[in-house]
Amino acid sequence: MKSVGILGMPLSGKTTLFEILLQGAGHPGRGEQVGVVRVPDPRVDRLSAMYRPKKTTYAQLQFVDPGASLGEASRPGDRKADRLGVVRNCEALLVVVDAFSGPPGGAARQWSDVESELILNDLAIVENRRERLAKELRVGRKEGEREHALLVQCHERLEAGHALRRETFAAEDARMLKGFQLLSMKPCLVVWNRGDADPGPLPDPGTGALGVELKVLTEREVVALPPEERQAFRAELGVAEDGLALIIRKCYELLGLISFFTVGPDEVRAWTLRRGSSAVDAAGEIHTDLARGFIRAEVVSYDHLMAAGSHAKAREQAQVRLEGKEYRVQDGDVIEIRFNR
Ligand SMILES: Nc1nc2c(ncn2[C@@H]2O[C@H](COP(=O)(O)OP(=O)(O)OP(=O)(O)O)[C@@H](O)[C@H]2O)c(=O)[nH]1
Ligand SMILES: [Mg+2]
Repeated sequence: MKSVGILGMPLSGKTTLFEILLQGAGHPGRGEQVGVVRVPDPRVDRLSAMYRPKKTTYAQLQFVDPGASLGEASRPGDRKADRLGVVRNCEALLVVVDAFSGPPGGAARQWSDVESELILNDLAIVENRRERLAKELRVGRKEGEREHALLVQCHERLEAGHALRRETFAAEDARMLKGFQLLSMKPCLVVWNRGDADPGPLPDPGTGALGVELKVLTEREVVALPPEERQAFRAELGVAEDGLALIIRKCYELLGLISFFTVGPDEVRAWTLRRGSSAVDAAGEIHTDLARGFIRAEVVSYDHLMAAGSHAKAREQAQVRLEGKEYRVQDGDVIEIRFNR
């Protein structure tokens, strides 16, 4: 399951956003919270209506509220820096920026402060490791040469104020850096937490990041209502999209995620993959045995299946294809893996 860590300055609205994501089920407070969110997908609902399975399973995304903030917890050398440890292991960051309380331009400044914090945090880690490697190189241990050169390069970029997500690294270098879990290298969704007032121009957060505006407090009021009353209240407020659906859609876009489906009388289920993944990756997502014994994938697109009305009809219309290991899975593919036990 992919996980997203929520970061931001103190009182920017992180915990309120976490409560929205959990649809009111979170516990307000200052502690660390981990929540698993069901990815809403009307395609799953329609597949479930078609197959009437015993069980319907939506894709899931995990969100983490570390209960700590940047600014107060990430100064290099500060023991409290560990409080961001839970976020470090996440695939992506969700940064909440206060765009409700400050003067116009305040949000842009806060975002730039957040970037500086992430960069400072990474600098401490990179410096530490670089110095250790330099010592080893001095005594003639050369294995760390490439890593050292890479860290010198990262250090320069960070010192110049560049988040590492803006850089492109060779595959081997990216692999080497992965273990450090550098915060400024992670893809980042910036949530501009707005009020009713115009927050002024909001900056483009640049390569590797996406920005989205959300009235966090308003949305929190909406999800405090019973589910059946939310739509009407949203309409009254003139809010077009459900906040949870919006954030999840943006996380998928940021991480380049797609969904594929497995269907049958027992279960209709949505699965998550990175765009560009192969049929054998899809098999591995379901079970390692399916990847190991992979023979073929039987694939029909969701749209073709719906247009045909049933799997049998889709087959008659020659819309069900047999694909090999290398097939690039498309968003919305309905897949059955044929495999050797
Ligand atoms: N006016 C206004 N207040 C907000 C908004 N979002 C959050 N707040 C208020 O700001 C305070 C902090 O919100 P939280 O969601 O707890 O913020 P946080 O970032 O988790 O705070 P810490 O974890 O303490 O750093 C609460 O009193 C919220 O009601 C907003 O969009 N507008
Ligand atoms: Mg909080």
